Amino acid sequence: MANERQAGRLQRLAHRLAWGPLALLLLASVAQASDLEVTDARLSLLPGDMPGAGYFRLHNAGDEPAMLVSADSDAFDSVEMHRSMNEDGMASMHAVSQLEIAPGETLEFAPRGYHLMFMKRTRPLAVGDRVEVVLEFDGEEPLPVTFDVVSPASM
Ligand SMILES: [Cu+2]
Repeated sequence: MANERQAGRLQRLAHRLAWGPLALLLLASVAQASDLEVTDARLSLLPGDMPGAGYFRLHNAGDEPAMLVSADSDAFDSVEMHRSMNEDGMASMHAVSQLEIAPGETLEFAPRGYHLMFMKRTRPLAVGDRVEVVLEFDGEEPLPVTFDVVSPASM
């Protein structure tokens, strides 16, 4: 009889906790996003309507790999992830669809390597401005990052 009573109590508890899994999921994703730290975020601005380049360091302090899949900013029509290459003395770049950051690793976006390509500004920008960029991850909360607008000469 004690078991039956216990089962009934568990059932009522389960009913009351129907929203439990969702709440846990939300908590888990928030905790994961806070494991990702961005430092040294800067946006190198070229004259006219030439694309800007975004550089930063992204550290994964969590226990799970993180997958960076895209970036977005209201200040630009589109933002792409690129990688610069140097083949046979010819500089080129190509789009990157996703980048994994292993636990404890730091991924560096830097000149002559990975960079964000900011296309078509939606408003005038000047050196010294700040631009809000959202980094999007697979299965995690988006991460808002403030980029300092800098001159390409400072790179
Ligand atoms: Cu590029």
